[in-house]
Amino acid sequence: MKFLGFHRIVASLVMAFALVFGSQTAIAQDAAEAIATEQLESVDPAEAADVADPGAVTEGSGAYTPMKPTEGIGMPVDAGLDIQPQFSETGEFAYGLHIGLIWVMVAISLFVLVLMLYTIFRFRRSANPTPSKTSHNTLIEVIWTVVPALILLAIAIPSITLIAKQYEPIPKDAITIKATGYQWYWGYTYPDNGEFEIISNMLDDAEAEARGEPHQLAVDNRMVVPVGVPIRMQITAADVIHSFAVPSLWFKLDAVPGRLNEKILMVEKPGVYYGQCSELCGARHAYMPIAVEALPLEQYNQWVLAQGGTIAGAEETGDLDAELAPLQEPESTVEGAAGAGEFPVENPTT
Ligand SMILES: [Cu+2]
Repeated sequence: MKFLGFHRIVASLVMAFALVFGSQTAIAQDAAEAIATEQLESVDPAEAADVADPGAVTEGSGAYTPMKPTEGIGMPVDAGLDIQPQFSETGEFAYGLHIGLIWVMVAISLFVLVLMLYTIFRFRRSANPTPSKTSHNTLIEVIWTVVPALILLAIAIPSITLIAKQYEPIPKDAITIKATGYQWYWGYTYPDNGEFEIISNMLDDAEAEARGEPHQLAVDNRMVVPVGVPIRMQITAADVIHSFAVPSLWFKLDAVPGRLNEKILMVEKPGVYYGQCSELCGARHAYMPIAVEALPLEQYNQWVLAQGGTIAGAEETGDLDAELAPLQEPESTVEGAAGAGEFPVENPTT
């Protein structure tokens, strides 16, 4: 009994620390959002001017330069304890639930701690020489059964809401992007934009450093996506089971050969978000990172044209000249960089 009490006190102290870290990361989240908003504002006007001029759109790969990642955003940090700051609606909801649950745990732990301390001091042998022989108290028993049940019920509501959000049906106007896991690199196909495929290999440390990107997360060709537009992410694999996971976008879905897994992705802010294959898939499992670059729709369309793709609905609106540009060359200077996948030899749409 003595040891049981001790463990509870330790657990309560741990909860108190969790509270401190919890509030710190909430501040970090705010800071992250401020930075991302700044980035959006600084990116927009210049690029918007380019889009207004249709000639600029068809100039090819020159229209796109990989965005510089923001330190600590969309990537892990040294000695990080908490979930990464979130940049999707579901992720923000989940993050809120996570912080809310920490507060619930802190409140319960502190309550138990206070009860323990009170009991230890109030009913110690010298203060209470003849202990009570009470063995039943119906009121207290009802309370300590009903109150925890109500707490669990209250937690179940946002918890089930989160599950439902993660399985939300994908709207019809979503842009489809198919991610295929290969041993050991990723391929991204854009069926709504002319079916071109981007092959994404990890950069070596020196090259990542030169580009100002985190080691073992930076890739030669990123998966570029539009911001604020629902994306139908289709995840599959060509050889063994992989898993497409990007923590800051609250996205993880297994990539299974012969199966097309689908999930909605909606990125709220422009930025670079890193992830990794999260299913043990062989010798170079640790070296097939994921880099998602989210751009405003106009810039996304520019990038698509630069890859030799087409803009969905361009014919109807006449807004954008959907003329094909050359396929993007592999950007890595290293021949068949880490993971060493094949680069596509020709554009399937030409
Ligand atoms: Cu893998």
